[in-house]
Amino acid sequence: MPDREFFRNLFSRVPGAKDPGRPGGTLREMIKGITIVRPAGSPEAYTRLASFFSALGFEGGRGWEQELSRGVSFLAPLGNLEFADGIAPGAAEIMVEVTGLDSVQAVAHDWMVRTWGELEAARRLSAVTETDWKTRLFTAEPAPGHSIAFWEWDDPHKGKPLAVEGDLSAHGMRFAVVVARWNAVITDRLLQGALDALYRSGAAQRDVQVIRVPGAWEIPVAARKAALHSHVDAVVTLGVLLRGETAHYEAIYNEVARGIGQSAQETGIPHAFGVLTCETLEQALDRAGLKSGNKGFEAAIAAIEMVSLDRKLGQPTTADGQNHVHRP
Ligand code: DLZ
Repeated sequence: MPDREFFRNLFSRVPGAKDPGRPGGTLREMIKGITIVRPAGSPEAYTRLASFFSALGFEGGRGWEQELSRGVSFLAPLGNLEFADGIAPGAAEIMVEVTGLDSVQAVAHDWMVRTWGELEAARRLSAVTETDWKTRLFTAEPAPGHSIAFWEWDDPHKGKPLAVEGDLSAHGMRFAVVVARWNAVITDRLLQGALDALYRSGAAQRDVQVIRVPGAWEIPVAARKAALHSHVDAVVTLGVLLRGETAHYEAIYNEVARGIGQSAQETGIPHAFGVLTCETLEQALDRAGLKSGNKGFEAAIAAIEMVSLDRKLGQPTTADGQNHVHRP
């Protein structure tokens, strides 16, 4: 049984602990999220739980459907794994922190009455009550044996600041990756890193379009065309500019950066910036997977996060192929 020290080490920055698969990375940077897999107990319970969490507005994650099992997944912006000692205040095994607790309770109440009827709903859903740990809370049991607590801090600034953050699941997202051929020995590695990040995060191959351009100079125009016409959720731009070998380096770099930024702002489609600017080829190689991570991988992860954030903030996207975004 791992002890408290084990988890403390695992979840905090471990000085000097390098991940061999990701040069320069620490263990903490490798931890992505917490998943609780809970057997529903019966097909009816499975359907009810899925319906309840959907009704509450949870963002759907990546479920699965196999011959012997299936799973339905729900995402939350933040995960929090707590171990307690002594008398723990836990009201249920699953505790969901929310804002607007009364509205959440009202939605839960509607669902309960529709699903279970008035009498049973009253048994399965508690009223909102004050706790002795400066929060308000209610519990719901949408399916037998699955009690879930919903709670809110009395003082909204208490605890970790609530943040709206993008998730790192690329499932169902569409991307264009614009990559320069100039310095291909580096840009090919950046491309590999970007594709690795997209596919490992759940993007389907058919949803990733790779667009090759001659050099970094051509990236902004191709990126803008992709954002406007390829029905993508985000564009990942990849290139390498070497100061030592590029005449007018500053001028080219400034235009490339400005052009990519302008395309992002004017189309409303996130553009991840993976254009390296290095003194030497050696430095560029380090940033393309040798010593300092792979900037292509990092750019793709940033793109995924921004698409997810976009969706959470209610921005229109083009994942459904509809052109909702106001085009200039
Ligand atoms: C011309 C040029 C030079 C000197 N250096 C680079 C570079 O370091 N990285 C890069 O991606 N592209 C370079 N290019 C090519 C320009 O970006 C552009 O493709 C050509 O000038 C043709 O328009």
